[in-house]
Amino acid sequence: MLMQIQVEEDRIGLSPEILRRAFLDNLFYIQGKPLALATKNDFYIALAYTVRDRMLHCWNSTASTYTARGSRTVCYLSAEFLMGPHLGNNLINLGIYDQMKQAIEGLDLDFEELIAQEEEPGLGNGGLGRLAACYLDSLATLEIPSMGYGIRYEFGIFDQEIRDGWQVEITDKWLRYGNPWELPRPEWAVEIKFGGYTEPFTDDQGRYRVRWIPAWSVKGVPYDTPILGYQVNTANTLRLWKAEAPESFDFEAFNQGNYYRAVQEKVASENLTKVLYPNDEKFEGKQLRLQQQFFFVSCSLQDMFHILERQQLPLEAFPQKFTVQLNDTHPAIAVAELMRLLVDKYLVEWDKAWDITQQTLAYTNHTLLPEALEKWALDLFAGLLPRHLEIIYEINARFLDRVRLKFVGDAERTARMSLIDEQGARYIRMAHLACVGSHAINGVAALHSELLKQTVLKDFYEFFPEKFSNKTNGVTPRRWIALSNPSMTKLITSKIGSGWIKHLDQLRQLESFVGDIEFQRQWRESKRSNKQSLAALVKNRLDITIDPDSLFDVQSKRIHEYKRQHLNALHIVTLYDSIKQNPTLEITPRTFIFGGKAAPGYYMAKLMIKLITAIAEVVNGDPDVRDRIKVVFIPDYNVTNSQPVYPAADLSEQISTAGLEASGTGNMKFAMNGALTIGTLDGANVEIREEVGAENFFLFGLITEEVAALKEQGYNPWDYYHSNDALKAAIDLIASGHFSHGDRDLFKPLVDKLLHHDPFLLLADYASYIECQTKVDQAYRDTQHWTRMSILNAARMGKFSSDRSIRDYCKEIWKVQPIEVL
Ligand code: B1H
Repeated sequence: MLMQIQVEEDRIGLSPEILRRAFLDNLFYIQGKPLALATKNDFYIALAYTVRDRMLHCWNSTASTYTARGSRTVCYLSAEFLMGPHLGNNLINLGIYDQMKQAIEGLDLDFEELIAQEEEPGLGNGGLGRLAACYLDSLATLEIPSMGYGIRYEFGIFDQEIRDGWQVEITDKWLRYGNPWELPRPEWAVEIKFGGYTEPFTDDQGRYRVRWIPAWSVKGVPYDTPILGYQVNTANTLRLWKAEAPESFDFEAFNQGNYYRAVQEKVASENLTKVLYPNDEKFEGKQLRLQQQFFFVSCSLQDMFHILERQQLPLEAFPQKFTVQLNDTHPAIAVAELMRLLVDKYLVEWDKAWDITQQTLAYTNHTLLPEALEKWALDLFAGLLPRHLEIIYEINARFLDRVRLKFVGDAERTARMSLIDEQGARYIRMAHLACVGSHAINGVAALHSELLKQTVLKDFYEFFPEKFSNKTNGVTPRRWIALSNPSMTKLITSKIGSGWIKHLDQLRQLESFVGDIEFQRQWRESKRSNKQSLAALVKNRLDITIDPDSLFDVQSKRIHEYKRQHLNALHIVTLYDSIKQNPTLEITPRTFIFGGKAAPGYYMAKLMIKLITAIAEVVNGDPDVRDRIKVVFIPDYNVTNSQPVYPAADLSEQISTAGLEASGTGNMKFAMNGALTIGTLDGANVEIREEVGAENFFLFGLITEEVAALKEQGYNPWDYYHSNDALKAAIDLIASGHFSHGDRDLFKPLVDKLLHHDPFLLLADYASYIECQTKVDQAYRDTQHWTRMSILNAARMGKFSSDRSIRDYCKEIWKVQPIEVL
């Protein structure tokens, strides 16, 4: 009989007194420090363990419940999980934020300062990785049995410093002071093989089979982090794999006396999960990246087979037990690896294995940008995964037979749909592999899902239309409102109770207060205090004074030409130029705030950062401007640094070229926090505008069809430059060296690209953008009306809770039900 473990109240109690006692106990017994000697980090670690203790009960109960119920499980496979700091979020989800604050402040410690000690796990680039994190929060909150599977990068996304206005990349040593949130599970390590060759053979039952003789292997060790839902007992798991040297290899080298080879082997193995590739939406066919992808996919699938075994379920039950979501094509090798495991290891016959694979997998596409589409050079792929290549050939042969049968004589279509690109050098098309191997394919916003069907996946849509659907992205209101914006949270809760944190649609109840003068005043006061806090941070970090009464106009996201931060810059230069022409010009005072990282190898994006900081230097230092405009570039934009930004924004810049931003999620975070959007009809902007009402949204720019038509007819940016004086003046001012100490060469590549190619149609959209910004300017002066619009934006954002997205996935793709943990 199993003995029930009796737990001390100090490990579970939630009152401030008990929390304080537990905190001191952890400080003493884990960090080994008395109060007087403890550093800030010691305090942070003790605090983290105090919170973790209270989560472990949920975690263990959840595991027991799932095991007892043999639950169907969602496995979310993602190369990125941009979790952000855990401590604050876990306090919110446990519902003990205020108690803990009291406990800590009772010791004369600064609670917020301790929370700020956490080095965030930056294991993602941007929207795609953060979406995975929001989805884990919603899955746990909705009590859905689920597991996040990914890579435990030793170095996450680089830290950004700005030196002389340029981005400088610093390695992100996030594990430096330890990670109290993870538990290594070496007992569940798995082996991952690479390279070598294959050979056919006949087994004892006379069956034709293939044997893979790999050249080398690594060990995958899981590190588990509990993911607690909001005010539920459910704590799911994020399982991240770290690569280590396989024991057997070490041992062999040791026996030969080759100690150095063993050490080298170890170093080489650990390189596999050393660093996150920092390219957002740009495919780079690097061998190590393919190793990473296969590594985490194989680890995760093998883990699922172990779970199946432990629960004594037959192989055929795999698709009932697990539903596996592929977060973009980064884990698409799962199609071939699941087939290999079933056919080669578990001896399932091909057709049966193919059924299982298709029933299990589903694929989300996150981008239409051609440069992001993953295609692996065939020889590189063959060198690393020879058996998988054979399997892909077999899948392809069978698939193309079906295509030929359905579209008789259409050889071009067959070539277009092939899993192998054979125009010149040969490549494996990972999106095609994902489409063929999955039962469901989705885009991440309504417009994006439509465009997928009309463009990159058109042939696949025509072949199996029933696989396609849309799942509009969402973000978690726990982190992006309750944690980031306590003043607005308090105000909303005082009016409509706290149910909205779990049921964001309830924010609609705020609409009945929209005309209430006192509520409007409180709303403004909350926004004003958030702006004040951001201003203090900016003063502190950058020594720039910004006025909380000016309009905070924010564009924060990865730096990319298609996102058009340089269009925003052109607006600033235009305003600056008109002030210089007319020094008494009356405009609404504005603070332009930027944040975002550029991929280290993306020269143009880095030059865009330099342009913004160069404009900032001139504008902020020009006495003629008299503080009517200020420009700030916040360095190192990450989850931690973004949290004070969304609540402080008045205006959210969502200005991508129509048709290019798959969804966007920052757009949702801003609007939820009462910012108005200036945006194109792109990604989820379309749906945000539908929800908040066209009258509460600043729309400008060409629509997708117009973009396509203009490009079709032959776009000439030069025409726009010559026919718009303000545009010409702005571009000329940049080209003249005005923002570069007279250097006319510095921004030449950027200016030339705009004038001669302008692939993202900045010049075509400039006039419409400037006109729209003038409307913003006027609207902000009508304080009461602006407040109304701000309230209505927040009140109507229910649709964009990731809880809604996850419910849609559960119902329409995963077919999975909640299981309550008692
Ligand atoms: C998005 C990526 C992405 N789409 C490749 N694609 C990467 C592609 O390291 N890589 O190789 C990394 C990231 N990221 C973003 O996904 C879209 O641009 C956003 O519009 C969308 O909101 C987000 C989440 O769906």
